[in-house]
Amino acid sequence: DSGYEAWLAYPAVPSGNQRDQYLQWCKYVEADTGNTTIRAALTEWKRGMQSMLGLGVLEGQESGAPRIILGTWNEGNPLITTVFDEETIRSTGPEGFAIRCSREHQCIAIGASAPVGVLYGVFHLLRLMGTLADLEELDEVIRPVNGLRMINHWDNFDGSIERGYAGRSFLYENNRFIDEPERLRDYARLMSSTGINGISINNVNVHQQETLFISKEYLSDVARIADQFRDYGIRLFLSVNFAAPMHGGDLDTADPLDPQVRQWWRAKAAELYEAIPDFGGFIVKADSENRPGPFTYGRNHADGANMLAEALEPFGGLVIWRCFVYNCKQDWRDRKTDRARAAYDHFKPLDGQFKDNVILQIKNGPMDFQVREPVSPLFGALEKTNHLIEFQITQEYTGQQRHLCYLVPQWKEILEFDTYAKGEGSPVKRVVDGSLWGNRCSGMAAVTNVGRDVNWTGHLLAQANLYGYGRLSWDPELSAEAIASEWTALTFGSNPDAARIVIAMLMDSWNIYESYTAPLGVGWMVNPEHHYGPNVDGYEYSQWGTYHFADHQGIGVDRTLNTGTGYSGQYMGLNAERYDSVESCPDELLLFFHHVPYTHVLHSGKTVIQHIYDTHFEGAEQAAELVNRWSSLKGRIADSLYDQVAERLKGQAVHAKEWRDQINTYFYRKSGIEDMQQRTIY
Ligand code: BDP
Repeated sequence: DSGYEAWLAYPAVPSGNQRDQYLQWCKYVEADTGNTTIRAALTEWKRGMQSMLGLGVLEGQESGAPRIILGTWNEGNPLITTVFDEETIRSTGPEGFAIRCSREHQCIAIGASAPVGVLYGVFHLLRLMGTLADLEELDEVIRPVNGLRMINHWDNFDGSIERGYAGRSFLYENNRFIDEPERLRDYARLMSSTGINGISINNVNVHQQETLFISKEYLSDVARIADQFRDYGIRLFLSVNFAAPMHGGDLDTADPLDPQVRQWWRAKAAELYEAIPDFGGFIVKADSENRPGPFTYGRNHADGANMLAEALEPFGGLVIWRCFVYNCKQDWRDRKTDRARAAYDHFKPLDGQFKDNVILQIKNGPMDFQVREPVSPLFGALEKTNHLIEFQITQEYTGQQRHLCYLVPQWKEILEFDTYAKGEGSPVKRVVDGSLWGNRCSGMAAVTNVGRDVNWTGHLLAQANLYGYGRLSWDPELSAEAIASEWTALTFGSNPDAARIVIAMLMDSWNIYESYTAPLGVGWMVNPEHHYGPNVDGYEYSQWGTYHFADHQGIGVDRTLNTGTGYSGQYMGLNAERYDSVESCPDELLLFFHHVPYTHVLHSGKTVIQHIYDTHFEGAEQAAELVNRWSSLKGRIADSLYDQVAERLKGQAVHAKEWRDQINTYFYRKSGIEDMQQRTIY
């Protein structure tokens, strides 16, 4: 047991009432197998039954015996439409499903409009059984809340992964596509089981080699991946280089208003759709961190995105255009170019100018996936433009999968954040699911954390982030704890005592990580480039726009309206005032918005400097405590899984001390202020 099966390990259901109930209903299955997705659902079902109940499921019906029935409304077993009423049938939507246990018909039925709904239904039923749910009262319609539920890979063709912490790519090696259909299918199964319906397979930084993905030479390889994904309801997307028309020497410009350039993309789209009829579309990082883009030609981002959108439109394709656009060669004297302001300043004025098949992809915060940032003020501000929220599952700034950091609580907090866009009660989750402004396309995207490591994510517990992201993108109402609890049961089996420990560790981990790393929302105290480990001034004297401004008197970035960069003014309603005033700004974001003396007293009653000392001592202690908490699981979960995590946690504990000592020492030396508790500072 290596962790490879992840949350589809289907641990045996322990004997007892629930097992008896499952055995009673699950011996037989009926499904119409004319469709590859339904076949995939059936295969999954059989696999689950074998593993959970030791059942070799029989297909077809033994007269009158209880059974599982799978099918779509229009094809297959007519019983499907008998078990559900018309209202239910109408309400499942394109990707949802209905599930019901009917004693009258002696079946548990899963019905949907499309085969993928049936597949989602099967995964749902397996999850219910994996968490020992009662099946006999089942009667519900389940639909995804978000239309797009995307995963972004940052894999490079050479096999490396930008910000990857779980080994090399399982898609490519040495500028070739890896031919491992089984692993790819297992990946598709894992993703689909959480509800993912779109995957972009290459890095947003598209280098020369990956530009070739859209050339005839490689299209058949890309199509092969798309074929695998298709069975699991996943559409394939590609990141493209904005200057691609110039790469093969075809053209000498990539100007989006140039007719030849437009024609080049139109022809390219036609080629792509010939190879992959359900191709999802393009992801574009333009004019950012030295990537090409429309600015080169004096055009704006609507010009750029619309040009690509026009090419994809006849085929139903989407352009996902990233808002991570900022000047990475900053001159701080021009405060108005504050990096935090950039996404809003670039895109807010363009609201309403994008074509209908363009979706803007906005990072959750204004900077870059720090352990703590405010929510991007663009959420709520774009009334007439489709958009997605972008999260980062890969733990670039949150411990690189060497530290435990369950990110679902962070994502939940962001999704619940009230933007005030339409007055009180306009949370990000309603912006993101498209309901607040009535967007046609919307949802979530996230940079994935998987690689070739046997357990996919390096740190076994980082699987919970991958699982959690998928589940949250399907249903943002799920609580972080409920997701942790599902994941734990599905991965380790049902053992309530063990589950309690794992869930609590997951739930505490984000706060622990935050405590011993960058304090009070200031961010960026990491080593440049690879971003692992403490380095308070690592980014302080560079051009990236990532400062903390610590001197001997104080620390923090003044982003207020009157004396700072004015960033606080990008928020709406109460948020603008709340952040702008040093009195009302929440402690955890204080240094993001304000420059204050070390002696400034927080709402918690502590001074900033004492807060820094205390949280760093506590955080390092809690990290050490994680090792003990985990050790109480020895013998209660499989050793092979236990050992993987024990190893990582030990490393985390050592490393948390390094963070503690570097941060505390730095601020002790800068400020000259003693720790009130007289603990050791080097
Ligand atoms: C930053 C990463 C960088 C990415 C960039 C992006 O450090 O590797 O290319 O974001 O999102 O977090 O484009």
